[in-house]
Amino acid sequence: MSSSAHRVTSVTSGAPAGGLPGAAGPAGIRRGPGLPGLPEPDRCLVMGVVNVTPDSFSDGGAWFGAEAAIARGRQLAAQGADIVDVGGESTRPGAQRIPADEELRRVIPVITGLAGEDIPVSVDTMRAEVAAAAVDAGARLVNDVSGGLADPDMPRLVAQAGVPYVVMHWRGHSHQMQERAVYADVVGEVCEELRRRIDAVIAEGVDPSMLVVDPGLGFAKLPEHNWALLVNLPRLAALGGAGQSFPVLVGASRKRFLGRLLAAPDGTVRSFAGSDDATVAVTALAAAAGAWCARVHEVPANSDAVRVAEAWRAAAGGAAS
Ligand code: PMM
Repeated sequence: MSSSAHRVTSVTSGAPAGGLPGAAGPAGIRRGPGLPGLPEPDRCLVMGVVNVTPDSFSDGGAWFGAEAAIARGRQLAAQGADIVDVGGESTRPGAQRIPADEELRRVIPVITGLAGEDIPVSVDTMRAEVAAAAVDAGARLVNDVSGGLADPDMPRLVAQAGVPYVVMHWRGHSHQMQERAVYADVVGEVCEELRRRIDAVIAEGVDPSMLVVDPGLGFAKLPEHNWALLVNLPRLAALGGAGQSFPVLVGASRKRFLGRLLAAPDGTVRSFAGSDDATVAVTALAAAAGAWCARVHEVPANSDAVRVAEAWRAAAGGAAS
């Protein structure tokens, strides 16, 4: 795995308090060092989603089967995805778990195919066994929506594999998560719970410079919780304390809170695909705030959005765009 193969521009490390590790922007925020093996363009990354599942939250069934999934991943990369996120287990509210061997059967051929074409791939899994096989097959990042809570072997595996690791805020599996969407202070509690996960995975040997944090939009969150987290991304980035700012990944794409926001006057919630324009708006805002990566189902417009956000930040910061 080469850490420089996808470097687009050089980067500057360090971020002032309260700032995200992003490019120079209104508050003088600077982009932190990139993550080994992953692209480092001087803007928010775009992660394209390939759910190899019959029942995913928003695109279930569309790419079920290795050939269709590889073709979709290839298409996302051609459209400008910096990373293609391959997942085999649905995390939609109420979803039941699938056995590990079924998850392996779904994702490994797809990761092998895409990584074989030198497309940067992440694996969306909560299982160490699947993450290990995925890294062997060429995955460069482990995206664990449980932040290491679902499988106690995950942090050690990630530490040994030496790959970047997404630690998402999570309060339980899909069948129970919605009843856990109870907070007195959602931003404070999510930050505190994430901080505990970060401490735990570091104690298991994960290098802090390999960590990405994620608010877990829609996972044990009501719409108002998602919005509060989105406007407080710098607090997540600042979890490392003085001198340690974490990259932040935002997964708002096609989530139900967007469909609810866009509901028709009779209350009919907007469809998943009908929320794509709203996803682009969130991507632009998150990227302008300095998010490291936006995880999305449709790449082209989000790819444009991160470029707009970067120009916005550059202009606001007084830098040449
Ligand atoms: N959301 C989903 C799946 N994986 N991973 C991260 N890091 N963050 C997310 O918000 C996230 C994720 C659920 O969405 P999907 O089923 O529509 O892909």
